[in-house]
Amino acid sequence: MQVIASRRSVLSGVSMVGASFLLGRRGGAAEKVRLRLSTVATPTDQRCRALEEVFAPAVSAFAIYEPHYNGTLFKQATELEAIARGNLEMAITSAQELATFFPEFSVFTAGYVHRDAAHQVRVFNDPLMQPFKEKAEKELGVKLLTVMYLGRRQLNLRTDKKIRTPDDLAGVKLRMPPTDAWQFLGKALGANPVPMAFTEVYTALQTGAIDAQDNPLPTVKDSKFYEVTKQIVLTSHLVDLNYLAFSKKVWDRLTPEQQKITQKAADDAAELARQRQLALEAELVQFFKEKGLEVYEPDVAAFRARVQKAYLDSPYAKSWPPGILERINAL
Ligand code: KDO
Repeated sequence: MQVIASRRSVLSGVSMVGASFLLGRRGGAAEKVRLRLSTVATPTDQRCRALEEVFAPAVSAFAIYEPHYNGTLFKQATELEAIARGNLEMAITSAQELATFFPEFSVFTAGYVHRDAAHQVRVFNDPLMQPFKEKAEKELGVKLLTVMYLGRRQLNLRTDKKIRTPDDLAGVKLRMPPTDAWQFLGKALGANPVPMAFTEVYTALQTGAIDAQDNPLPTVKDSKFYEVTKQIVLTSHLVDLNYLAFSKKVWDRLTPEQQKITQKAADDAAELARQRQLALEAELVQFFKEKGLEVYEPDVAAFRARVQKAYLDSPYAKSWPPGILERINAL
């Protein structure tokens, strides 16, 4: 308060509105904007490492980046509401979480829609994404700053029964993240989906509370799920992504120059993480085999057919803007 009080006395000639405007523009020399990020990811996850190595220094002239990992600040799937309420500035969110507020985001959660990391970037930067971004900004106060590559999701089981087709997943308790769009994907794969936060998965696998989880290979390594599982079934059922969510209120208080720096910092961090995740995906099959896990391809066509049919027949598909799938496929 001392800083504000002294600056206000200096500004005494300026109308209160003017003073509050100037004080509100956090880009002021003395005051840096505090950017708290909440994520359930670990500090060693590639997306988190890249944000610390690239994003934080790039914005440090006017902002203090303050990451909170392992869901210690906000529980998984509560971050968007925290940003909307002004209690948080940044999050690593997902189309699955946004779909809770705006069903049409489920088109980006449908299995086998995104083809690869580069396709995700083309989709995110295409005009087709504009209405989605605007809706999140207007109705939630969340700006989707950039797209992050999470990786191809694979099935990871603690049981050793061979999984070839979706029928082999009947009755398998497959943990999925805690939103409806995720539960739907678990069911579409043929399993019995169990909603559970990411931070509880390791112990649930260890104790047998669940039979399986699904995540990309880099996550299986980073969170050491391979220590408590026996096999990885390479379904690649979702080329998964996250969005770096940023408070619109905070964004609007940055100067145009600061906004440009922030946007570039986010894109550069996302690109560094993307390259690291891709490199890990290329080498981790060997790593898991050496750790004694069975790693193999199932009948991917059978999984693809079942998942795509489930989505096309679903209420989700009715929320998709007409022609959106064709536009995504054309990119
Ligand atoms: C998960 O909970 O399995 C998930 O992969 C969902 C993603 O959207 C994302 O939240 C991710 O966890 C975390 O970033 C941890 O990697």
